[in-house]
Amino acid sequence: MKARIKQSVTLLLAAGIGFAAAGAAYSAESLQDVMKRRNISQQDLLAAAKTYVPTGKRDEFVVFSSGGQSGQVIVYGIPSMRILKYLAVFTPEPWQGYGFDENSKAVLRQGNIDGKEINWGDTHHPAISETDGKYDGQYLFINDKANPRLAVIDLRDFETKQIVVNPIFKSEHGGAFVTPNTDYIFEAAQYAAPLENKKFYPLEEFNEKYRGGMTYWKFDRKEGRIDAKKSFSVELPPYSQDLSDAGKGPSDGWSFTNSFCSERYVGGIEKGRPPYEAGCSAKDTDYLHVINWKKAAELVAAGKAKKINGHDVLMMETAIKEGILFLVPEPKSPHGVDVTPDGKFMIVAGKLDTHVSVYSFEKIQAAIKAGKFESHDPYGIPVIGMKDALDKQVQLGLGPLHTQYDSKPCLAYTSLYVDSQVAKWNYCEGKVVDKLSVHYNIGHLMSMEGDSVDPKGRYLVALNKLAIDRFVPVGPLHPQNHQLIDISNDKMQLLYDMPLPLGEPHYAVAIEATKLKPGVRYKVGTDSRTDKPHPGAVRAGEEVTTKKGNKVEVKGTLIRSHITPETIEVDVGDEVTIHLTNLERAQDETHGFTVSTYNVHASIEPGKTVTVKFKADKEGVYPYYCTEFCSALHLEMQGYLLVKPKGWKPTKTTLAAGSYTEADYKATVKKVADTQAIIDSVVAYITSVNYKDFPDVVAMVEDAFDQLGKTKGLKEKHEGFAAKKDWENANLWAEQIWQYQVKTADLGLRAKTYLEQNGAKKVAK
Ligand code: RUQ
Ligand code: CUA
Repeated sequence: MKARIKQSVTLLLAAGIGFAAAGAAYSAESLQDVMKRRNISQQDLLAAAKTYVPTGKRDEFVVFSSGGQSGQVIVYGIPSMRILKYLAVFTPEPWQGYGFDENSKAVLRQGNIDGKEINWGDTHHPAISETDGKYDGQYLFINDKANPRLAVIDLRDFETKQIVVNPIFKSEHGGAFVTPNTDYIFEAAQYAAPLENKKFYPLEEFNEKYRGGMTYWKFDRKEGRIDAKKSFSVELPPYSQDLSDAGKGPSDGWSFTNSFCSERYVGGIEKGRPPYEAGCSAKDTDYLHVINWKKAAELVAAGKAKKINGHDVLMMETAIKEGILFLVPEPKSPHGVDVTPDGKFMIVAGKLDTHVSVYSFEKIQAAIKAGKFESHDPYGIPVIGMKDALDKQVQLGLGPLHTQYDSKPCLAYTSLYVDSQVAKWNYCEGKVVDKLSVHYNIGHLMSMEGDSVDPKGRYLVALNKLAIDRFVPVGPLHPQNHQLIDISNDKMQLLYDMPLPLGEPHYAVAIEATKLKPGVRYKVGTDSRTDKPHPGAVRAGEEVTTKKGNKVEVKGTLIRSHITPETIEVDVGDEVTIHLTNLERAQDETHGFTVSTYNVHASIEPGKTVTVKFKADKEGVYPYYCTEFCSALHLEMQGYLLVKPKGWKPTKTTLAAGSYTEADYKATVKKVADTQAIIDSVVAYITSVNYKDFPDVVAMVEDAFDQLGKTKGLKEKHEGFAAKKDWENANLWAEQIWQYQVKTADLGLRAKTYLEQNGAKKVAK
């Protein structure tokens, strides 16, 4: 028996199933030796201990970072700074099949503008959905600055579900920001332009015809999608609206938006005019826009909006008359505006000022109620005096940009771009408490859940714009540098430098890892992009290929280690649509699919159904295969697309076959019996311990039996062929049983290892 198990274990090993090597590889080097050899200080060692996540352990927080010009989102863990995933959003991404299969293409193409395919994005500000102002881990939103769009990502599967195009802007920067219950996601225009689509006005008419604005996208939480019809915008002057934030607590219902270039300067360096940068920072102040969005939504519902490009826009005139739009001067060229967790203050940082300005929501409201305005801007918007709105100003250093909050009351962190520092300061007392130098030119910074009503403290990340000499050089284009900082003590400690090589991340948000509850599989036959049953889905045994005219439609399935069907025959010029359902239930058993030279690719996770489509416009023979190394016989997960020339007639009608003997058949049957013995021994172990206390193991065991269940009927089948002395069919069907056994054993061994490593205990039988 022992020897048989050993032999089968060898077989399984040969089939590529790995066991964790019980290595006895310890080195003679001591900690001191290593510190000396690697020139590591005590301080380094402390930092390492704070960031190192031992093998098998997980991170405490998950970061969603904008991917800048990559048009994607980067997901990584804190404190390890290990990258976990890139999320395809505005850009085709082949690994996930994004833009290479029909279902994801449908999402990507929602981002077409004026009928044009746009295949890149400049992602800036991610936002996690909130409930009562706290991150709830359900959805992620991110904007595209270059082509004004917003995307919805569902955190149940980390897939992009929707892209909406802003109907009236030509760019947008100050987004995405969510209201405390994610009723709205909003974005501010950046560079002013005419609101009507394809309307031309010369720059000489900038003040009259160019406009900025704020768009409030209505989020339908039940559908998990933005409802464009219930969304609206507020028209604003051409002041280059910038970063924004939503009020919370006492200021809930209001939004705050910075601006720069309220000079409304129009450059023209090529005509001898001073450039934008001079003209846009000439005045001492710009404006904070203060908008009552709740009231604006009511006005829109009451029919007070004007339709522009089919979209509801509350015009400035109405907004002023109804008393929902105000301006407050702020020191010139401000950048970030960040509402404090208690919702009482808005902290504005001015790029060209050494101060941060703390505005009081209470004071602003008092001025509004009293009708106390110092003036009106050229468009008639009431301007509240700076001193009537300001709580205090605090000198922090050069180039303050963005502010985040700590779990401890009154503590804030502000990035200082020019100084390349982080200032930790107290906004209640108005004093700096610590400063930390970071590497070159910090833009945004991010603390854990640090823009919610319930910041978690602990860590801060400096999103540095330059890496310069920090890493091993990789050519003139450098990665970006995210630096992890420990903020759990009075003094900040720099822990780690992480190169980010995928575009320029602007902002990032971090959530407690335990709040994320992504699924591991879909309900069989799901179109993950619509969350609905996929019409092309089939179950095992229902696979079918049909042809109507020149349209060939394949409904197929994938399971370790075969694709059904294994041949697809079409005539040259046919339009081929292939729907594939992954029948796996096992965690992480994704199959990929591609057809040689037809530029299609799909990633099909357990339960998902995906469609690829192409015109078979070249005659010939095109292998298709599974692109994920899914099992020992992954390479055999293959098939042929046969594109037949016009008028082609077969001359040979039988396939070449292997010649198997009775001895081959008997050897296979023995192999099946041996493997079953292994499975039985693994099952005996698993059921001898408290495996039911481990949900991951319960799922694996379920999946294992699911695989084993597929052998049903196959024994009768191979024995039937054997009785007829058809050794080929007898041997191959017996072999197929073994294929399922291998997968069962693989899962069983994974479960066993997990139980052994996680302290499973014997249970009384
Ligand atoms: S911003 S440039 Cu968030 Cu500082 Cu985009
Ligand atoms: Cu499925 Cu490789």
